[in-house]
Amino acid sequence: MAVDLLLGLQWGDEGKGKIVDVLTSNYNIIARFQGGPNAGHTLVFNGKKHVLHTIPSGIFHDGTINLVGNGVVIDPVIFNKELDKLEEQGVDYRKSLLISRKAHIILPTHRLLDAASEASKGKAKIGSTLKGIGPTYMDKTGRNGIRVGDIELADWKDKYRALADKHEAMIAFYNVDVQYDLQELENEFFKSIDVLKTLTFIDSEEYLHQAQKDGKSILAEGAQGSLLDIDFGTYPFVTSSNTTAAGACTGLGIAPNKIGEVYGIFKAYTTRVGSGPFPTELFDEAGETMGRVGNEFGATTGRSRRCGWLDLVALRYACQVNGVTKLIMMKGDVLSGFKTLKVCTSYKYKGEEIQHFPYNIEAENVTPIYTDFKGWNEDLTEMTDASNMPKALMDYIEFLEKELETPITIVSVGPDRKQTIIR
Ligand code: 2SA
Ligand code: MG
Repeated sequence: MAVDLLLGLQWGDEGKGKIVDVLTSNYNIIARFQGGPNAGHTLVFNGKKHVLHTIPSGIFHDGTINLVGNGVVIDPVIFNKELDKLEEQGVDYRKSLLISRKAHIILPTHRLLDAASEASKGKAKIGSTLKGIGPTYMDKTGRNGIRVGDIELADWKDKYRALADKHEAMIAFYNVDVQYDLQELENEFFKSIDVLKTLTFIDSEEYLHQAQKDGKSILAEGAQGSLLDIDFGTYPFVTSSNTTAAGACTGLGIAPNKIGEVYGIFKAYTTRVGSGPFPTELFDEAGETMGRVGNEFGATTGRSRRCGWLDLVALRYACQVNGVTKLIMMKGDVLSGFKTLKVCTSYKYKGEEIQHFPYNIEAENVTPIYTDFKGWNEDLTEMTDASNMPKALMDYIEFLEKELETPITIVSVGPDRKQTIIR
């Protein structure tokens, strides 16, 4: 059976967690393929909010297998806290959570290095979540990393010590003020490693290969968004993994010809957390309203997210890079009450009108060109059926479908599982 993908098409926080949770009943296996605890996937059901960072969003469904793939980076300390929360909710994850032996481990010193690197950049900082993501992927591609499978070996602590010592020298080299007590951090780290070791480690590419042969359905759950992709995002203001469709192949060991549906998820407007260019960003009341009504705060760091109009140039680009087959539009409800809505349909780039996403989208090069839409006033949050949608919303949706040449098959009108309209 083909493997379906669900990916964020913007700068993250599109609502992947909610939609994976909604779609989980259609799948036997949910697999994360990149990123780590920088992600914050929020799920709301039975009146309760749950935030996941590393664990796939299918974990609340009985009988669904949740796999943390080789492309993911795991912080044992944060992972342990996620497990505690699940235990509090009475979720039995022992049989349903599997971890790839090839996933890399975030060390305490990776987090410190992240902080030192950001501090050294001053105003030019990336706006990292400071979870050690960049330094861990650096060690992975530099061929120095520690993998989950390593902690099953007798001598892994020697490797750990050598790497941590090197990191300490690097932190000193940055010559910035980063305070830490490594002893204390290591105590917590090694305790969490012991907990991690009680879980099931597998050779996950083989597991998934066999699962496909056995006719099991698999959904790969992306983290962050396409515009944060290390290759195709707004570099250097990106995360350190491939957040796009190709990342699911390398992050799980799935062959490209085994990919089925590619669900691309986007908000009806745009948000970004952290630094970097954002052509349609709003600095006025409209942006403030989106942030307030949309509750736009980082699910991991609590930082407020920057808000702006929908950017179709960026969205078209993301659809192309990912090969999106079905679109999912989130948070249309947040736009209720806007008299006029704007959608960026092209950029003025160095004096010329362009439709593609260029090398550099810094404000001095790019001015968005907008098309105006009539807004809608109706409260969408109670809506359950596509036939009840206000005409202005239908016009908005149909315009996007035409521009993106892809159908919008799900419209989400609130954070709860139930607030989901299938078209
Ligand atoms: P990092 O932590 O080094 O990967 O950060 C690099 C850039 O990637 C952005 N990034 C994110 N953007 C949106 N959502 C993310 N997850 C959390 C959430 C973020 C939070 O769900 O709200 O709580 O702040 C996420 N993770 C990384 C980051 O802002 C940098 O611009
Ligand atoms: Mg998020």
